[in-house]
Amino acid sequence: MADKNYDDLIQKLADIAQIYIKINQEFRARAFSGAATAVQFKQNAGQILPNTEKELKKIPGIGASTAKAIIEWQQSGQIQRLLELREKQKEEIVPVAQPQLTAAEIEKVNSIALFETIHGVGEKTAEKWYAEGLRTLDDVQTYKVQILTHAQRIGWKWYHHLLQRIPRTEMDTYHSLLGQALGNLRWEIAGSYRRDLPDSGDVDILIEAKTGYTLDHIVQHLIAQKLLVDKISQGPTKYMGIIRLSPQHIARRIDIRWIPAISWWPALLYFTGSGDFNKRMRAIAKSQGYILNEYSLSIEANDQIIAVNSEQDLFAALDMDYLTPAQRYE
Ligand code: DCT
Ligand code: MG
Repeated sequence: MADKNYDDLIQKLADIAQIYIKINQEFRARAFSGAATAVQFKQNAGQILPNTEKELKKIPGIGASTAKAIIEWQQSGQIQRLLELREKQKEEIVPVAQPQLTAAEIEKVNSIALFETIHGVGEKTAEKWYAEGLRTLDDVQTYKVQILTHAQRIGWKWYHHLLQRIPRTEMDTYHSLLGQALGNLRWEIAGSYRRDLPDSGDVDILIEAKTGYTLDHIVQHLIAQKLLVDKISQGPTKYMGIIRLSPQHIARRIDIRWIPAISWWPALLYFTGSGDFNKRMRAIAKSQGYILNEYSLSIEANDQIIAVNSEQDLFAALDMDYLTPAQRYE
């Protein structure tokens, strides 16, 4: 049987978080505490952690530095950072007024990291809840009527669903269902799915705006098909909600964007990502006097828009070799 016991890893991540609290590195403490929570979730669900940094980073609560630490633990049973932090603590001359690690401080970091696992809850909200006295998910349940915005209410309602990533086979099913629903409109599932990743955090759909149709037509159609089961928000160009294949399936986050024809290629490029790749390409554009965003590629000096007919055109305009979506990881 595969070894699914992560107690030692969870303890080590929590230990790192505690040391960071002591030395007033709250941001780092939060990262490690969040990772400990994420691993605990995986363990509770009987799931095995992936063994690459890339896959680990897809787990909500795990970032670049914590993914590295987890890999180290998987390979050696140790985390160098913890050993070093412990050494450093030993070496330090104990000052007269050494910051004391209080139970409340540990609780603060842990609670905030926990609250941020709820879809729609960011750092500001999590800190506010903590300041208002909330500590656990049970507290969220107790006070939900008073504290949750509409978007957070949906995140809370589907809490255990939205923690899970979507396997590619299920994404393929959305792909074929949407193909049937969207008929002859131009559309794509962008994001990690288009980058050929084995799983996705959400369903990112782009549809080209066509005269005679509105985004709401599409949304109503998908609601009638019982695919869209909850709405987070809807405007003329962006729908955010929950999609579910059936009441037996896990509910998933979906974003649908209604894209004017002129922005199709820049939007497809942008929403395909990855986020890191977008940053890099935007910087390259900027260094050449262009502005690249989800709407267009334009000349910074005079706002003139460069006409393009493909993603290849966008790469070529910036003198970049074309990269397929799967190659756009950084
Ligand atoms: N994006 C970006 N910068 C961000 C967030 C998003 O450029 N800060 C772009 C790139 C990816 C696209 O939007 C969709 O965003 P996500 O769904 O968050 O990313 P993803 O790559 O699809 O990853 P996931 O599998 O987690 O959904
Ligand atoms: Mg996505």
